[in-house]
Amino acid sequence: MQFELTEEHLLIRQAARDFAQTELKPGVIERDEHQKFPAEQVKKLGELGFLGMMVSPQYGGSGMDAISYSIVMEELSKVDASTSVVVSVNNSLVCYGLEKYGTEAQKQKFLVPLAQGEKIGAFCLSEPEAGSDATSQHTTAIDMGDHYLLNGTKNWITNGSTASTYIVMAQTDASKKHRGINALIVEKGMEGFTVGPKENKLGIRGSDTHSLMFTDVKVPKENRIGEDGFGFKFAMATLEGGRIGIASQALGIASGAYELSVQYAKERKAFGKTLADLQAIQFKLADMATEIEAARLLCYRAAWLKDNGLPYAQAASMAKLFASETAMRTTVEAVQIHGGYGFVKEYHVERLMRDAKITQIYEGTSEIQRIVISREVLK
Ligand code: COS
Repeated sequence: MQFELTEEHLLIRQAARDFAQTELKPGVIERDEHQKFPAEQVKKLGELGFLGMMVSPQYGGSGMDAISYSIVMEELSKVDASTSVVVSVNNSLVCYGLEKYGTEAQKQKFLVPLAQGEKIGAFCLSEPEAGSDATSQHTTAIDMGDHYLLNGTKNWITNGSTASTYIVMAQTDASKKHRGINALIVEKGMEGFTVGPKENKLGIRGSDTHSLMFTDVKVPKENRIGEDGFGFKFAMATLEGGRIGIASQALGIASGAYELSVQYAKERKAFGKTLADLQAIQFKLADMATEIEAARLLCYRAAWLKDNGLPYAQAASMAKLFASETAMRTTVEAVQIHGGYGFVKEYHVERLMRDAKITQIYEGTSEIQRIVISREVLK
């Protein structure tokens, strides 16, 4: 058992922390208010190698481990979860899946620019009538010999308009149910592919969330990932790693709100003392600190299992379930500690509270995580 981070982990943590303070913090309130995508910040993250963190250097990535990825996600999310979701989706839902299951030609053409941050990717599974029930895909990909004819609509797609490379799950053979689903690489600009209006969201408002429409889009056969019918397994396997990213994002939202609360409690005076001298506040901080530490250990354990080639589906679901519930509880308490100041935008905690909510929903709701965990328990 080894609880210490390596020298490399500490260095990457400092780099992400510095980036969050110098590049993300200025303007984060305004980007949230105006739903402005952090384009410059994402470009810089790409140049620093944060968009292809775990991809092998052979394909333009940084070749780091999943623990480093979890650390970076926490640090960025303490300040700006709208930016960190771009990092999470590009790394774990797009780059990871392409590197693990893509052909050499797909890796050269699509993975290299994504890992280098020259292009951004999107993962398109959810539909108007298929969120948690992901096997019930209505988008169709009819086999036309040398290409698939893609038709349908995808909903709530992160990086919806800024991405260039989209991995789209679609049903080729409905009689085979989930075994008839394929994962296809769709490029921006393909005829018949249109991006719907931007969603006006409660949280992570700087991120770019859209519906996508496909009308008779011709997707070449060489853009299919894996064997015919591998699409659902591809989506599930990719989401396993994605859940480590979102768990770490939730951890960061919680620890960001906690750090602001500790600072505020030490400064704010009430009843002739600081808030930090009041037991009611001390106990809130103690609960926050304990839950955050537990969430961090769950995130690191899931990442460690992944790094060591061990099964990690249950661990990733546990980390996401606990970290996202912790993010929600912690941010609500952080607003409470800040009182009236917590309810206004300048103090950051109200945004963190709004951002926390999505971590209980996307890449599998808390209820879906409980399904995954309990199935393992009852196996
Ligand atoms: N890795 C690889 N394959 C997996 C897998 C994983 N982690 N989890 C499931 N599968 C496979 C199963 O082995 C099964 O394949 P076979 O029938 O060939 O054996 C197939 O996927 C279907 O699995 P299952 O029968 O468990 O499907 P269910 O319909 O019962 O649903 C849940 C499984 C609910 C766990 C799944 O639909 C899910 O995760 N839903 C949430 C999706 C989600 O996260 N949506 C958010 C969109 S992205 S923001």
